[in-house]
Amino acid sequence: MPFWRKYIFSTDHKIIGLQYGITGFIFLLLGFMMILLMRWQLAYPEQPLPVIGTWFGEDFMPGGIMTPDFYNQLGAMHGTIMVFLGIVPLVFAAFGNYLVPLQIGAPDMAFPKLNMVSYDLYFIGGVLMLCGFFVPGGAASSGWTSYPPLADIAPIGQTVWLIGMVFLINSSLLAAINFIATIFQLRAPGMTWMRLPFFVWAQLVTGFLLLLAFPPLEGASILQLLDRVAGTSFFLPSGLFVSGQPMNVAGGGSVLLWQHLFWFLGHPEVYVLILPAMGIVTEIIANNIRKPIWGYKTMVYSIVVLGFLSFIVWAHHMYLTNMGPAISVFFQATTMIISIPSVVILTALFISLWGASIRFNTAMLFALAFLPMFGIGGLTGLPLGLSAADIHLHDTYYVIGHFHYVVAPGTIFALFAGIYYWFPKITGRKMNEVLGHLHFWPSFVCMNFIFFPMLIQGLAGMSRRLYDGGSSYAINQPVLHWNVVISIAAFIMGAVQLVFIFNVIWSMFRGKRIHDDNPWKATTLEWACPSPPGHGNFLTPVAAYRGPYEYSVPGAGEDFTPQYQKQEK
Ligand code: HEM
Ligand SMILES: [Cu+2]
Repeated sequence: MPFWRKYIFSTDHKIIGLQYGITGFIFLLLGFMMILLMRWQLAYPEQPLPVIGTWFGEDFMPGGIMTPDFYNQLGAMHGTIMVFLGIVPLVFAAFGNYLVPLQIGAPDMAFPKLNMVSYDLYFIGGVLMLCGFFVPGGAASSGWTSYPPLADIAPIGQTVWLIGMVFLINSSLLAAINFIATIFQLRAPGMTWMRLPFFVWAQLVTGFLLLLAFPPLEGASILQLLDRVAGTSFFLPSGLFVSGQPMNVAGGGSVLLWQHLFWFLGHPEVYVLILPAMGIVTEIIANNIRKPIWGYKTMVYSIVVLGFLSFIVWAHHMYLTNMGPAISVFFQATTMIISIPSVVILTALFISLWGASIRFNTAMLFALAFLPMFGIGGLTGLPLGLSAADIHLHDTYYVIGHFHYVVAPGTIFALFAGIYYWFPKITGRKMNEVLGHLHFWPSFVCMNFIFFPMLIQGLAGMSRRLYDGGSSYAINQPVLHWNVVISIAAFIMGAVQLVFIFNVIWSMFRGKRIHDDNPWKATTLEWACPSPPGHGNFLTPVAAYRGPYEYSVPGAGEDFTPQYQKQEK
């Protein structure tokens, strides 16, 4: 097959998984670099950025000093890129594409061509969004939530953002349909629902979240686009004044309508970021404790309930919009209830560790670190779910600290864990363990120095989205010194990721070759095919004869009994 057919316009789920992986990782790096620029400004407000500051030109950074407008663009694009272009494509589409067909014993996804189209739409949407930086007025700057009326009157970059969103949403919808169809239709003989690896369950629930939550935002994005380019007023109220001038629009629209439509997606979206991560972590923990996961079925029921509940909590992002006590009580109650299934899953994983002879390889270290980090992220969310506390905490750095604990040392650690764990499947070689440890420990320490102080700053009342890092407010003075600590930790963390990048590239060519297709002695089906698998995946027809995590079965010859091993009579 010619190069472009094999690698660019491929319909093979593994190649598409890798395309998503590489593209998503580049976006993740870009989003991270944007926040590093911002962290300089937050720690050292109005001081020129050394060396590279002047590269950004007079519009964005005159004399190397960031303008407030550029700060806002970077902030909005950091959030957008991290969520929609980085984490979701990586954790759902990249890992899902590579692993789901392998884990259920299928030759490919249900709709391979549709799969290619999903990736193409994602790629186009992502590049389009980045182009925003080159239009007059720069990229979108109204936050990743694009709230009107600000977003309705922002420069043209916001239009580019909205068109990009429509591409991304269509990409996600096609991918969601594909995953759901694949998991329903293409399971190998014997792969019953309760024999599915937990990761596949997580992908299935995530698929439904994307499928059901994104359409309202797609509709809303198109309405906002019409507000901007066609003179409609879906989200613009009457009597609006901008810079002292009455706005020349029909009015009569509702700004809160956008918030509802946005958060109807936005909340399920945070579960799109975390559920596949839980799936990855469960696979790796199961493999490295060498005993069955405690409460597999309970975890499955929990994740299904979690998916369902995630659709009825969205207005906890909107307590300050005067929604009235009855509605507020409803959303406070559902928000408290939704924490239960998360706690069940986390507890099941913790109990699984009890009494295990754990293998502490790099993948396992990242997976283990996920547990307490996600725990902190979840626990700090509870006060935000109660409106009395949220009145104080809303829009402070406490919120930033809270959700980053979920997505950064949470989901990103799960991504790292997954890369170290499945690298041999993809390349036939293992990643270097010494470099792995050198990557893990500093990352683990830095993550906490970055995000824990944000909780302290937020509790002290420091607002988010402040160009000068809050230094002009008297209330922030006692916690201002943390800005420097956070930023230095972020710079060190950036440097440490070079070790990881080096490890990936080096191991691809020089890593220790594996001599067995199942180097971790794992039980799930992806280890039954060659590493790397060829087109069509399995050399002989494969079937599942048992549950996903049969480790240390009494009486078995070895401490693992793969799903593909026939029952002995
Ligand atoms: C370790 C790397 C990261 C660091 C140091 C970091 C830091 C920050 C900071 C300081 C802000 C607040 C900016 C402000 O208020 O002006 C922010 C906002 C945000 N971050 Fe991150 N972040 C990181 C990773 C992530 C990841 C992985 C995600 C998503 C999955 C993410 C999503 C967001 C979102 C959605 C916002 C809000 C943007 C807005 O205000 O509209 N970040 N981040
Ligand atoms: Cu929410």
